Amino acid sequence: MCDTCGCGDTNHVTIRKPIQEHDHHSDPTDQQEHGHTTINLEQDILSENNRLAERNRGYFEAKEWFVINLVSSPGSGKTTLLEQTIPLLQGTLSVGVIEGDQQTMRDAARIEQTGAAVVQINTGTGCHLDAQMVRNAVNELDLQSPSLVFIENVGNLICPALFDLGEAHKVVIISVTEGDDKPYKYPTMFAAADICIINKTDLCPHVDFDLEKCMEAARSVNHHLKFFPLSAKTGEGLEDWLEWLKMPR
Ligand SMILES: Nc1nc2c(ncn2[C@@H]2O[C@H](COP(=O)(O)OP(=O)(O)OP(=O)(O)O)[C@@H](O)[C@H]2O)c(=O)[nH]1
Ligand SMILES: [Mg+2]
Repeated sequence: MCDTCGCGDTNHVTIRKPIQEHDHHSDPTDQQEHGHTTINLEQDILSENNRLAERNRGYFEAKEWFVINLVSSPGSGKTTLLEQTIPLLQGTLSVGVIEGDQQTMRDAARIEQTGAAVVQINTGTGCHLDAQMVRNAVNELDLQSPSLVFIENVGNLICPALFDLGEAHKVVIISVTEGDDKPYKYPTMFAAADICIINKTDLCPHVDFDLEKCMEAARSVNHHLKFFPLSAKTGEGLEDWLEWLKMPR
């Protein structure tokens, strides 16, 4: 629950307090079961968004738009990945991009350089995109049918997990500088995604990041996740991601 915007499913807000200092567990998921006090707050404020997202989904299907929602912490490399990906799709797929940021047109300006149709949503104080914003934005994109549409969500590993935009897939990006335990700490995002890109692998020799541990952590919350470790900077590992994008659907 983000208490600045009031977004989020507050059904399961939990406040935890360790009971005994020596009561430590090696498995982080185990700590949810032992040694903590839990308070649940009940409220559902997402139903309207879910309704609009379903409407978007039907609209996208009718238009033959394959829509991907890119979600990650700020700076994981969403825009860089798009800058690398879009030129490599040229001639195979028509591409549109919806950019989400609190402020500025910076990411839209970067995407514009690739030649793809782009529209920027600025959310002001908002920390996520919602289904209505996306519907308004696609109306501004002059897209062919079929098209591949990337939505770059606001950089935030929490709130965007809860907001269905009508996309076909959520793709979560984690970069190796963030630490391999993040799927344990932000499980909602990894549970909501179908694809997990592990970016900045070129930096692996310089940081304490264990790729296998990260994938194990992500699988512990979502065993269906498909992984693409890659470097958006060097292009290493991009082929598998491109192949997945081009797969007939
Ligand atoms: N070394 C390395 N740097 C990268 C890679 N991908 C992105 N970066 C750098 O990481 C920084 C952030 O990249 P962005 O693409 O702007 O990240 P973002 O996720 O779009 O950021 P927000 O939109 O602000 O959330 C930039 O300095 C990029 O050059 C990578 O694969 N390797
Ligand atoms: Mg960006």
